[in-house]
Formats: sequence, structure tokens, C-alpha cells
Amino acid sequence: METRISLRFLLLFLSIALVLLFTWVHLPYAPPNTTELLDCTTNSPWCTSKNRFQSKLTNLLKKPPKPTRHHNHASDTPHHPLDPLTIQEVNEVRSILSSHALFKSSAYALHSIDLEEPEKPLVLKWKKGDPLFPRKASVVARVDGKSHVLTIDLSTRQVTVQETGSHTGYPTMTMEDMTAATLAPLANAEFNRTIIQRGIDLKDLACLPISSGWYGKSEENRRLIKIQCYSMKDTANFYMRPIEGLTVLLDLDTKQVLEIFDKGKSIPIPKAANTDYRYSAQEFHQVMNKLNPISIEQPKGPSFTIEDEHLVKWANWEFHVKPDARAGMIISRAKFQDPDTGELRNVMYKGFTSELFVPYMDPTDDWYFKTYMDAGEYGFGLQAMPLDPLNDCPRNAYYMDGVFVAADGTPYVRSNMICVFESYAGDIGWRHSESPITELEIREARPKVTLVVRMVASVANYDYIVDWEFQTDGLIRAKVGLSGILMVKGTTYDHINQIPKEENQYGTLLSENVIGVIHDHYIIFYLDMDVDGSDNSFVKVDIKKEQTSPDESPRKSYLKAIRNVAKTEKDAQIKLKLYEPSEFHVINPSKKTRVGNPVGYKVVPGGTAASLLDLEDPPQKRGAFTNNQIWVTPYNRSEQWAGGLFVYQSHGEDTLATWSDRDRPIENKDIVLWYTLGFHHIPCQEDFPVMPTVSSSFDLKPVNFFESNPILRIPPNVEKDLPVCEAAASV
Ligand SMILES: *[C@@H]1O[C@H](CO)[C@@H](O)[C@H](O)[C@H]1NC(C)=O
Ligand SMILES: *[C@@H]1O[C@H](CO)[C@@H](O)[C@H](O)[C@H]1NC(C)=O
Ligand SMILES: [Cu+2]
Repeated sequence: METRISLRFLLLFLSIALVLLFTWVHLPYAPPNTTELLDCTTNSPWCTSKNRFQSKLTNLLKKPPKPTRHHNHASDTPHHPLDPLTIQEVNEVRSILSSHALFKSSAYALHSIDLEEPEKPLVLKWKKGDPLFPRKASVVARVDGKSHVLTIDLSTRQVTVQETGSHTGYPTMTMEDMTAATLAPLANAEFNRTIIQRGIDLKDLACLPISSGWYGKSEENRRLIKIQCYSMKDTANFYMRPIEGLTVLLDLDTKQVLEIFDKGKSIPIPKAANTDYRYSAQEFHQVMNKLNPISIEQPKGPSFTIEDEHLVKWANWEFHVKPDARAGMIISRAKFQDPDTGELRNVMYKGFTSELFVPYMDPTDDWYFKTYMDAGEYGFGLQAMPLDPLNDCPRNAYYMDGVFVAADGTPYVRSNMICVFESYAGDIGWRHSESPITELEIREARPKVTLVVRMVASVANYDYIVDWEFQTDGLIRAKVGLSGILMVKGTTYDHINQIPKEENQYGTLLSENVIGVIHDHYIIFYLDMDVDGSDNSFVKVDIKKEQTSPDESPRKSYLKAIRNVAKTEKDAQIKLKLYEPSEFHVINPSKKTRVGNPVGYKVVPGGTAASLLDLEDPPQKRGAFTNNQIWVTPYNRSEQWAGGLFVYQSHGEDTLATWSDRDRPIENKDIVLWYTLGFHHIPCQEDFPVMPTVSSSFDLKPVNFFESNPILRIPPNVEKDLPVCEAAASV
């Protein structure tokens, strides 16, 4: 039993965890060097290259994805107009910027360097084999405290400074911001004294940079962050050992400590016992019946191919996938080949997680500001760590790497960031059997096999598992799983019978001196649907009770579907209601089926939650995209980030809610559908010390898109096609 963590392990763990929000005080922050590409053969925190599986997989595949993948990506070239910037292109951007007047002055930081996608009509026209459009980069930079958005044309080397308007708020933090913020308090003697007074050795300290939200005028004109710290002594799960009541207010630009709040001296630091979640730290005296190993085998190899690194083809689907520092991953140009006509039909131009909103429900001094916007504040993709083969994704998975940039513009590779795999969970695609009454001996059943594209972002304590699952029948399921570790609060109580009735704990006592604070999670998806073309309409199909007249029928009531086409944005601000149900269709009004129904896709909500906060509560204003579960806006390439372009400390004047309130026409136009997946989370003891995954999802489902069941002709499974493993199936 290993209870003390060796220094070696710590360094390894930190090399991965540093790129989260956390740092260990004695590990000096090592900025990436300025060579063309970081050397990922070392344990650099910027690379986190581990367990590379791809080379092994490539050998296993009958049809290896082409071209052969190269590990360092140094010679990658773009093949598709939406392919992300390559390492070479990022380096070109840096060189162009270095001679630009704006960057000649003193301090600057590059908060993001991303592909500036070509205009949508160009991309729609583009076919494989066509030359690429001039490649452009979109750069968000802060120079002398001012934010700029620049467009760089890589072919002409021209730099255009974009007008960003008068938005409040700051760009997504850089990794360097987060790392430096957690170290900064140590330059303050009072902070050190406070930690020591709490009985904590400075070498056991772990601190988190917590976005401060926006609560009023006193916070204006400076980038602020709050730092909270934990004890790492005797556990890797320092999140369970909060130094409660200690909050440091820091200027993120000057790294100056502005204030130290320390009101928690009476609150003990919870014990380390039973907090470690690593397999190596478990004691195996409990009764835990072991399962035999299980895996999917594909004796003929996977049936998907990945062309040019990013273009996925599987069953009748074709789509483009790319990693993104802010959104995590982006699915583009999702098309489905019609099984009747062979035509490749457009379904979705672009889909991604646009923003997250995670408000905690504790209004006290050390907690009220915890209302994270993980994509716009921390970078949902920046926080996506390498996936663990065989555990995060099954054996038959293909892994895709991301190329991101450090604050000085140095590109680095995040390996195994996305996985793509075929999934078979033993489910049924469709079936029918006949009873003996009909004397028809029919047993027709088809297995359901799907294709999953997965990414997991570990935003400090929490892990968000994002899946895009494609079905052979044309359905797309977007699923979010929550796991990882709770953000907990220290308390003096170690049993609920000590807690006075009138004293609000804002959560559940999970363990001695540990409270899991109630909170919500909202993940809003940007869904630019292009159903058989860009001009679409949003139709709310209400299911209404009709009362019969006394002589009409023995029945008193029945249900009727009433179609309402949304004319303007406000018609499409939807709050879900169980007793006033509706279906939500995106249709192409100018494309009809044989019998005259407009072709469409519908968004089918699953289990979800709505924000109940006061609309005037500062966090809710910033997270106003959760005021409705569904919104529809006219396509506008400047409106992609539901919480605004600059979310950090924003006041909430550039959100989806303000755009939608312009009430623009949306009928028979290129429209974007927005859907928010929500969770209320009242922590329970099973969430300690690490949470079993909780998932929810929604579907994009064809509705009169096909003339009939599109998977009628898929064959059933037969014994001879399936592998017979040595340990045979149980009898
Ligand atoms: C605070 O403690 C750290 C870690 O021991 C040390 O490196 C730092 O110099 C100290 N700060 C001050 C101001 O003494
Ligand atoms: C596009 O979005 C930007 C940012 O919200 C806005 O300023 C502009 O007016 C929008 N254009 C149209 C045509 O709605
Ligand atoms: Cu939660």
C-alpha cells in the first residue's frame, strides 16, 4: 500500500495536471521554449504524450487510415478547407505577427490562434480535389492590456485588425495565466504566513485559479481571478482537502495579490483517508465480484475510414471532425448518403459545444463567485487530456491529436485528444416477430451499431465526456457524461446530527468535514442545421388535447399535432414543458417527400434541467443562454459563442439571449439551432471521492427526411461472420 506519493510520481502527475488549473508550489513553472515545435519526447507539460496507441492500431487495421499518421505533426498539410491550422501554419502566423507593429510594443499574449474558416458558401461549394481557399488564421491577442482580434491571411501575409465592438470581458485565459495565477500568492509573505498558520506545509499546497465572474463596478478595468488552495498531504485527491475560507484575490495581469480573505481558521482541513481514487491506492479487502474482461472485436477491422486526418466516413455518414481549443471538438459538414438515391444529403453544417455554465448554489463569501463558463474562460479543448486507450475508448478506436498554441504562439501537440470508434452495446436497430396466430414464422431483428466521436475535458476537478454518436438510421445523438471530482466545502461538522436545523449548508455532508455543494451544469450546443440545403425553417409541432363534442364519439378527448412555423427569433425561444409537449423540427420548406411532407430533422430533448436562478442575478445574466432550452437564430458567423466572444468577466451583453431578442426573421433562412443540456446536481455520498458517470443526451432525428425506413436493407448478423473466441460465450 502506497500512501506517500513519491516525488517522481508527483512530477509525472503534475506534468499532466499542470495544463489543467492546478499547480504544485514547488514545481517551477517552465514556459515552453521558443523552438519551432516543443520536444514531446520529454515529459513536457505542454505535450502530455503518453500511451500512443495509433501505431499499433494501424497495424491491426486491414484498411489503415491514410495517409500513415506521423507522430510529431511537423509536416502536416491541410487537405480540407476546415482542417485546423497545422504546426507549420501556426509558425507562419507567429512570424507574420512578429513583424507587425502591434507586437513591437512591450507585453503581449496570444490567447488563441485558430483557423479562420472560409465563408460558408465557399465551403459548401468545395469538393475534394479542388484547390484550398487562401488559408487564414484568427488570432486573439492581448497587447498592453487591450484585447484584439486579428485575421492573418497566410498567402498574402496581410494582417487585418477586426473591430470587436465595445464588449466587456476578456479572452479565454491562457495556460500561462492559469499557471502563473496559482503560483503568484507565494510571492506574498502574508499568504505564506496564513498557510503555515493553518498548519499546512507550503510544499503540500495545491491551488486552483477560479474565474471570478462579474459582480459590479469595483471589478471593472482589471482582469481578476480568485485563488483557492488545498492540501495535497497524503492524497492525490487534494480537492477533498480544501483550506476553507481562504480566498486570494489576484490581478491576473500584474500577478499582484490584492486581498487575502481568511475567515476559515476554525474549519479543519478534511482528512486524507479514503480520498484517493487511484487503483493503486485501493485496499482490496472489500467484497467486489470481479467481471471477466470484455471488449468489442471486429475480425474484419473497423468499417470507418478517416481521410486526411479529419474526414470520417462510416456507413452512410460522412463528416469532418477537428479539435478546437475553445469548443473541444467541432463536427462539420455532416452528410448522409440517401440509401434510395445514393445522393449525399446535407444534415448539419457545424455542431459543437459552444459554452458551459456551472453555477454553484452557495451565496457566501468564498463561494458566490463560483459560476464557471468552462469554454470561454478556461478553453474546453485546452482542458481535454489524452484519452486512455482501452478505458476511455475501446480497442477498436482511432485517435486524433490536437494542435494548440502557448501564449507566445508556440504550437504544441495534444495527443489522443479525440477518439472515433464503432460501438455495439447489444442494442436492437429494429425488429419484428410474429406470433403463431398468424402462422407466419417471422423473427426479423437487426443489431444497432453506431459510430462514436469522443472527447473528455478535465476542467480542474470535473470531467466532461462529450460524445457525438452517429446511427445508421440517420440519427445523431449528442451526449454529455459528468465524472471526476466534486468541488467541496470544508465544514466543522462531521455528522449531520450536529448541524443546527436553521443553518444552511448549501449541500450534502459527504464525509467528515466535507460538504458537496449543490450546483448546476449547462452545456449549450451550437447546431447549424442545413437540412438538404441551408434555407430551413423551425417548426414547433404542438401536441394539444382536443375535446370531442358529445355526439361525435364515445371518446371524450384525443391528441392532435398542430404545426407552427416560427417567423422570428422570439417564436423559437422554447422552454420545455411536460404538460404542453411539442416536437421541434428543422425543415426544408422547399424540399418535399414523395407524399408531400417537408424533409426535416427534429431535436429530441432527453433528461435535462433548466436554470432557476433570478434573471437579474449577475451569473444568470452572463449565462443567459440558459434562459431557454432551445433557441433559433439566423446564421451569422460572428454569433457562435453563446456566452459572448469575450466571456471572462463579461457583463452578459453579448450572449445568445441578447442576439435572439433582436427578433430577426428566421423563416426559410439559413438558421442555427441551439440546445442546452442541463443537470441539477445535489451531491450524494457515492460521488465521493470520485463520481460515477452521470449522462444525459439529446437527439437530432430524421423526420420525413427519408421516404421510408433507411435501414431496411441492412443485413442481420450471422454466426459465421462473428469471431469465436476461445473462452466461449457462457451457456
Ligand atoms: C513563500 O513560500 C514559498 C515556498 O516555500 C517560497 O518559495 C517563497 O519565497 C515564499 N514567499 C515569501 C514572500 O517569503
Ligand atoms: C451578426 O452578429 C453581430 C454580433 O452579434 C452583430 O453585430 C451583427 O449585427 C449581426 N448581423 C446581423 C445581420 O444580424
Ligand atoms: Cu456536478
